[in-house]
Amino acid sequence: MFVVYTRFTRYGNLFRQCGPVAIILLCAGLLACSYSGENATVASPGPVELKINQGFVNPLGFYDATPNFSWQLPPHSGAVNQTGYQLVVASKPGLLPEQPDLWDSKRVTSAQSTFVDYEGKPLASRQKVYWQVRFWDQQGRASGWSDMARFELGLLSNQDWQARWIEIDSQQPVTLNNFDTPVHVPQHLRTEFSAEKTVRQARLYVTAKGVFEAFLNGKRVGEDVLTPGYTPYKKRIETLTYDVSELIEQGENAFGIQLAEGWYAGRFGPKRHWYKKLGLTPKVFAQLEIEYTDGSKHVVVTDDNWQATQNGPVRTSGLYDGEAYDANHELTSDTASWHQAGYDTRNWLGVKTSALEPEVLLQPKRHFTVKNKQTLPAISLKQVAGKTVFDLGQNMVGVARIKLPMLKGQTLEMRFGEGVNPDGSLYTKNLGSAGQRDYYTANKDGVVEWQPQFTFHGFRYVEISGFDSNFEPELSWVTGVVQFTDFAMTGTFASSSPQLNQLQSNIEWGLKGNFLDIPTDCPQRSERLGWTGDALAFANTSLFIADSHAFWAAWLKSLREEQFENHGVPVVVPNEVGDIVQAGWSDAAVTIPWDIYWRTGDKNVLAENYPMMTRWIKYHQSQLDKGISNMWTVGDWLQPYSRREDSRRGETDHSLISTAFYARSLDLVARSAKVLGKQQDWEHYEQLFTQARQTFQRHFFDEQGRLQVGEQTQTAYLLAIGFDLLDEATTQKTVPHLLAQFDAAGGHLRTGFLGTPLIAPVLDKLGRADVALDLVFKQTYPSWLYSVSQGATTMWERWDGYTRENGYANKAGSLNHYAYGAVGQWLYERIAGISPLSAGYQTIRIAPLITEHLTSAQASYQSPYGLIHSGWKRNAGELTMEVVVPPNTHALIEIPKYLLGADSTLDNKSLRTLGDNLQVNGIFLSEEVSAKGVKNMSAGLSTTTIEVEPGQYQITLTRKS
Ligand code: RAM
Repeated sequence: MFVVYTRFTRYGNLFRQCGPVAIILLCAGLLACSYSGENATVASPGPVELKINQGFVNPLGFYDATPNFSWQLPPHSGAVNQTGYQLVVASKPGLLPEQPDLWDSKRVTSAQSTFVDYEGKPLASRQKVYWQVRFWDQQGRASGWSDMARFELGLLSNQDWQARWIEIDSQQPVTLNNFDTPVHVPQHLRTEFSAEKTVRQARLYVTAKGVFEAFLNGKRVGEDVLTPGYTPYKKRIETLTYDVSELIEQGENAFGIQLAEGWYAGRFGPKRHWYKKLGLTPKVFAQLEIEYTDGSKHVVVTDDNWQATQNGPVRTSGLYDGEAYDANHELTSDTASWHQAGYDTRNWLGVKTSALEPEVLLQPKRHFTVKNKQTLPAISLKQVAGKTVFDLGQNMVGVARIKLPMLKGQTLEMRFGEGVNPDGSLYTKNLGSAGQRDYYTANKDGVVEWQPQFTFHGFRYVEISGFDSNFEPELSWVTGVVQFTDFAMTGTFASSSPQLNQLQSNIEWGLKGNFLDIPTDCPQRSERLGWTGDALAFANTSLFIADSHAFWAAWLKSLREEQFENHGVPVVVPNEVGDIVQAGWSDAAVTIPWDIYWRTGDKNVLAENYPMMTRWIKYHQSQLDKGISNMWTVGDWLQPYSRREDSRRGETDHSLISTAFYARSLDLVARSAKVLGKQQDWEHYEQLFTQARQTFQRHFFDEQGRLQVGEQTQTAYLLAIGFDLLDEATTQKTVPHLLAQFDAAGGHLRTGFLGTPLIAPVLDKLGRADVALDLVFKQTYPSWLYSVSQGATTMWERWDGYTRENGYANKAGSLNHYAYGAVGQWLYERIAGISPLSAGYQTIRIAPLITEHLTSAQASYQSPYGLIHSGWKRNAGELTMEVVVPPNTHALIEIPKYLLGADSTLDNKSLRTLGDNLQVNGIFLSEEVSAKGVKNMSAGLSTTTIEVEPGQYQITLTRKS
């Protein structure tokens, strides 16, 4: 052990001198010789995947001075469980692990390896913090220390800032576009300063009312896109922190910022609110803090020492309408560019400054920034009426990068659409008023390379015109740059069905397309808003596909800030639509904190949101009349074949929906109170939930389990059963009525945003997973695979947005709307078989359904404890399952006995037995449990369940010959 200590202590200096990469290499080297057998006293590998709060790895400019810590036990190290841990936290790397000056948790007897609260000395803005952790395993053996992790706090309070908001002194008049909305000409702002001494470190703290890119001495700071992102700006604006130590030069320096309108000041949101935006002009706010090697400091802030111009090359840039770049306006002289020292600013204007408003909190960004995440090459191109239309093969969100020949004076026009008409021309009807056009004007002949900075589009096709016609267009001219929030992708799903795999791909692209700083309904038309109902439907699925924990937690902060005085929660957050509150949408205030907790095990998300959640219950209660809710709702939005006057609003009774969501929110608030140890609250909300269920059942269902209020709809039954609102006997009685609804629809769904996510889980819960499977594999309208069969590469707002036969529907809607992707959750949990049995997957359920529709399926998930995998394959006489269970968890594996087929019923299941001979890792399991890692075995009606320790399991089921 001590050998290891000394080796790690030396890392302190190394860390400063060589950085983390060198240390990783060194660690690998040390471990390699440690394990060569020459030194038997060396401790086993330490924890890995060190993170703080919602998944941050060594963050800079971190937002939380009371963080929590998570780690994983190293896989394949022999460590099965954690019985204790020790965390050491220090202000300098050299102090670890032996002299932690900030906190030493000492040995704590606990299995907890996620979200362990910091309990050390108070931390302050700008502070650097280093930490390590080790654990004790199931036999009480200490591991080695982990690699060193670190974080540095950002500027946590408004008091930390000396800067002022700046903007160009006399704005070019803001023009109004066709929609009477403002168009602000983007600004370039700059200052110069001299740095006479040697720089030890430099940090740039920066934000904007609008969107910005910063430059030091001609170099771009960071690689983030559309910063600072989108929050309720009147209350809180997020700030970014960058390490710019390497960008400062000894002597003269230039500091430049480009600024455009973005979400803050541009045309964004529904028309009736645009006028309110007229008074808002983009502004930027920055503080560059330089520390010299002699310890002295130099701070450069946005103030009246800056100059600005609106005569730069970015002539206009708006989120909906696109960007226009004119190279004739490039701000480059013979000697320097605008963001380099010595640039001639004779024609520039001064700036107007304004003080930071005390009511607007500047706080470090709470989740990951948007980045250029992926590129897509064009796969084909076509000439249509003098224009060239490129196909990227995938509906996506971001911008296009061009590299193509132009002649001086030409203006290239680029238009973006999600589809093409039969003649190959661009289809743009579903974009509403969003222009989605970019322009580039060339100032010389030659190849132009360009990508816009302050806009984004939703598109699969790019139409271009206005290039040098001496050249034939080539595929390489246009590349799609996919932009979304920079989280890790954590879940995969694949099966033997190409259609199902395409559905999975569409669900994933729905996430990539609509997780651009906030969760949006759609990314292309003149909307792109944070609709709460869509988020409510998709949150669980998204938490599997990507590490969206921080993303959601950050958005929930905006929800809290937007909650109305009367406790209502708006339907769109940040709120661009006014005082609208509705059941099934605003309930996201309760369901999403719960979903995050359940998927991650992070209780903090419940604690932070608990006041909002209980206030939301109060709002619900204000809408009750004798226990039945009158809360407004748009209903089961976009249910197909609805005969309601406004057909978008679905046929399910609105008071049933609102009352069901009242009960659902009560249930989740009660459970949250329990998790948070609020005993009285728990009892209180439990009791309210019991009452609400009883009232619901009495009012809406008769004694035969038949709906007695409003239209008979699938969604009415799905809400009642899915939210557990009927007693057990009545639930069973509803089954024929619910199935009759599916029969009446010819085995199709008749559900909108609220009912669709519940179909498969509810049928499964009722023991009719066979019906759920048949629905999932249905290929005719309306169904998930219908749009797949029509060529969809993303999820659509309407099942028949486009058909090969009739083209785009009259109201095609968005072709990139994630809500119906909510079925993903069931694919991962039941077709592949991975779900949490306790919060954060500490107990895992592996329970795949084996179906005739498939010969194999598999999923993996990077859980808070490490990789979980479940896969199965079947052939004539054999079923094989492969399962990986990460350390510090345990799993219940439900090995199915039957094959579920197109015409399976409970009665003929026996005809479809999968096999009787059960082997785990090559050992037959009969009555007694004998395979390594298997703790318990129990036989149920349709599954044999084994309880297993962390490890890898191959399970086979064969028929007795
Ligand atoms: C539409 C949005 C969204 C939906 C609301 C009710 O405009 O696209 O998906 O939640 O309406």
